[in-house]
Amino acid sequence: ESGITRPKGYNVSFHCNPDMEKHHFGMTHPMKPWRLTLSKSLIYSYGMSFAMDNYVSRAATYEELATFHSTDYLDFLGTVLPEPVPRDLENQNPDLKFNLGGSDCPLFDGLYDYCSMSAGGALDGARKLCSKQSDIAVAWGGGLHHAKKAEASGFCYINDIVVAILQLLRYYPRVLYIDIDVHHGDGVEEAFFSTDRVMTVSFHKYDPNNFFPGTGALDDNGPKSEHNPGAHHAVNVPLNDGITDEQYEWLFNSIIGRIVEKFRPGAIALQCGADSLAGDRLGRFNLQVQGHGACVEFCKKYNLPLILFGGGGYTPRNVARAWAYETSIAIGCDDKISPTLPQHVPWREQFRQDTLFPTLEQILGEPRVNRNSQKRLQDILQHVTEQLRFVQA
Ligand code: ZL4
Ligand code: CA
Ligand code: ZN
Repeated sequence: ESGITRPKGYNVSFHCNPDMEKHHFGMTHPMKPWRLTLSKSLIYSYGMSFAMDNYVSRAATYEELATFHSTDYLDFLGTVLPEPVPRDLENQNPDLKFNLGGSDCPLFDGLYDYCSMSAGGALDGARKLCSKQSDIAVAWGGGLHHAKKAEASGFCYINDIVVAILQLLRYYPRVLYIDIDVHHGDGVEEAFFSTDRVMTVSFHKYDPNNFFPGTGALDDNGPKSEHNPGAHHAVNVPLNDGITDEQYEWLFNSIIGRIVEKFRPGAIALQCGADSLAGDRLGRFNLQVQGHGACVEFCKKYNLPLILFGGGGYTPRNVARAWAYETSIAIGCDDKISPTLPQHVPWREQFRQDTLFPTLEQILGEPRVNRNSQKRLQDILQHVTEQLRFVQA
């Protein structure tokens, strides 16, 4: 008896496809679709599935993917086969088509199925919001924010987020996109550069020379031309190594608070990349599960249709903790779930500590040095506040 019950007055839908999780990018590649299996194992062990509408998502169709992607690209993606002998280890091959086949975006068995299932979950979630069958949709298999119209990038081939937001735009005049992955949400930003119906906000580690993708400076706010309604509708929050829960929450709540007030979105799409957590294999921040989840909680408070996507996350046990906690926030049972992991979680040995909320010391031994001064964070908030003067709902 978990004591977890259905939320009163609203519905949460959960979209996943077990077939997606079987795919492999390669033995040592950081992206592990299997982290989705681990996340669900925690979510189900806590009994949360009894409080949601659970859907096995279908694969998105070619036509659905083509609402954003070019048909040239989709046709190629649908026919390329992995090479029997792996290519050069470094991503230096000059004849990569659509950036496919390098070390970041390798070709693997079932690649097209994997991509279309990721997008299918996101799109199903968006449709549940549009039809008012659910108030919060959860699609942890989505969130692949770097994919471009005709190019793969940074482990992402199909931009499920853009496809889902295009669906939301059929019903909602304005959609707010928020991205807490440690990387810049460049693909989503670029897709909506020329419209004032989507405002994109990305919080990320920014170092143009040493951190992927190198874009997302504070003053990159959309092409500024008189004829571009999308000018000023891209918000970028560039951060340094080691940011803490306390600083991140303050900045997130201040910025998102002002944006919602000014932009008045009809729906919110939140990418919950878990590589912004402390101890991530690729990340640089000191966020804990609580601080990451606080962003979901803050967005939920507006009572707007909300879709949650996954994204990055390269230390699977912490990805699973964050997305399980955030599922509980969506349901509204976060105050009822035990901070001690359930007794009988499959893959229990993956979780070195039996807590949902490991301390920084448990995660890292020694936390990363925090290189974010309060002064810099205040300057960022100041810039965003001034930027919002140009935004009219
Ligand atoms: C790897 O170990 O910064 C890929 C990628 C494969 C296996 C063996 C190959 C070894 C780290 C990363 C060579 C790897 C060289 N294997 C990778 C400029 C780069 C060119 C490629 O969370 N090399 C490119 C992409 C980023 C670059 C981050 C985040 C996605 C998301 C949403 C994408 N690309 C330098 C790196 C490994 C690998 C080890 C790797 N790649 C780390 N960071 C990158 O935002 C899902
Ligand atoms: Ca981000
Ligand atoms: Zn990332």
